[in-house]
Amino acid sequence: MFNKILVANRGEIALRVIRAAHELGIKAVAVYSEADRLAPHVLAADEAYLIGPAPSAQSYLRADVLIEVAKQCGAEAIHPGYGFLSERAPFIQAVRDAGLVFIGPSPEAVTAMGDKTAARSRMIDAGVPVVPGTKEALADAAEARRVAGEIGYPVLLKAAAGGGGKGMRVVRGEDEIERAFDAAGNEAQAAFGDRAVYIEKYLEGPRHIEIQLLADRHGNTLHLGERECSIQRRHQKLIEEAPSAVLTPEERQAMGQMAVAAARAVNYEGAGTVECLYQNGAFYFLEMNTRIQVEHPVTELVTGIDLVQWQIRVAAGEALPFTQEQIGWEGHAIECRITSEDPYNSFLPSTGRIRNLVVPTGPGVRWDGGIVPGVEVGLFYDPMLAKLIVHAPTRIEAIDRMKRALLELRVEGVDTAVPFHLRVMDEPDFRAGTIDIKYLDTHDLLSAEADDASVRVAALAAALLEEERRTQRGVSRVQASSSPAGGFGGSAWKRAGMGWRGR
Ligand code: MV4
Repeated sequence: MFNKILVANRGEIALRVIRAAHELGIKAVAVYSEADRLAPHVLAADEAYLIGPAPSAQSYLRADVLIEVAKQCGAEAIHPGYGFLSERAPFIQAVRDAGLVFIGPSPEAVTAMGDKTAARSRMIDAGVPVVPGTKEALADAAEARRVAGEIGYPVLLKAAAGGGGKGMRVVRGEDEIERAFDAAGNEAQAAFGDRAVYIEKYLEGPRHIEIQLLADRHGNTLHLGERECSIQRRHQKLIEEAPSAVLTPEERQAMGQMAVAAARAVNYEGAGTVECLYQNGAFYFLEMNTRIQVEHPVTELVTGIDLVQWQIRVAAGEALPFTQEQIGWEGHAIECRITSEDPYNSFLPSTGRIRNLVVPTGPGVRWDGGIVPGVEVGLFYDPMLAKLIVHAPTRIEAIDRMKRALLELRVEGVDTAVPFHLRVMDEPDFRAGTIDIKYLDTHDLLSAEADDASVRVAALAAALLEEERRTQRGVSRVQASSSPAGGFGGSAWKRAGMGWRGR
């Protein structure tokens, strides 16, 4: 096992990796930009190094600097987190060339999955179901017209180098195909420096369901079930859950086997995710993400398997000690992304200093956060401040637990997506599990007209909590003195208010 690893990331995922390292008895080295001097991942690490100015291109994306720091401080491996350098094959190769271990897949696997047409073609050869369409990029608009005619409209043009929805064009009829082909090519060129596009049958309103994988270098490739990720806005996921409300055990097994076949086709090692579209019992490979994902905690909560610890252990050469049959799923987990965005104003990024933070706790609640009071939330990095994750026996209990936790949460200093999440938790189609990738287009959740009871109740509850907090000292003194220690009357914060801690 490693003695020391470098965490090449920031925010909640850097903290998450540091925690996993510490639980394995490994020292964790943080890196930080000038904007992150006060960031919690810096304090949590055993050592921390300043790597450059705030812009990512001059700090968290500096492959050369990160590798040099790792060598200088004696780290044996680098964990990339997600985003930044996590899926850059040349970085992985450079890490290896420096005699260090990259905690993640091989550069070959990342390259194979990064090119969407190459990946699609490999998946077809591996017997993995993909949406009907072309195996390779289209030569010209004439070919696009011919193929679209064969597949039948509507079709979807996609960038070969793409992902994340850039360079995508829905085409509903023959009269639009040439213009759309040019537009998609131009967008792909601008976004990826490559104008190649391919074509697929367009599915209207499928679900976005993904399968978590874990693979070692000893031939074990296991799936850990699915995550339902349909609730997204402009390709940014907002709410994820496990399991999906709709999959049968048989469908779970079939999708899991498909994902394992996909990973095996590229000799995958580490944690990875196969993204699928799911509609009426049919599922199709979309792409594979060759990193730990933001939403990995919901899988951890229902399987009891620590994905980040296993990333580190398999990178150190350990074999997975469990079989597919030994992996089970218990209860239901939901994650809400707490972003610094104003849901009442088209999710406009919100900036400011975190003035106060009250983090929910209690049964079945997990907080993976990257903020503390005093930190400045700017525009240099991703607006995701934290993830609130809950686990409960059933889906409805998880939803109600999430409502409870969202009402306990207070983030003062920036606007957050919390009011949006509260609204979704009360929305009947969400509660019924009737969701797809168009959910936010078809549900008016935050206009003035939609301002119903749930958000008013949330605002009232927040105000009451605030009021209670103000008067807490006097109340707790009375209650704590008249009830036994640890008894119902003396909750943790009340005891803290009495000064029982730290004396
Ligand atoms: C699709 C699709 C419908 N039909 N492919 C969007 C991002 C990219 N990685 C794949 N995407 C889609 N591909 C076919 N043939 C709809 C989407 C899509 C989507 C997929 C997953 C999650 C959110 C989405 C939002 C809009 C469109």
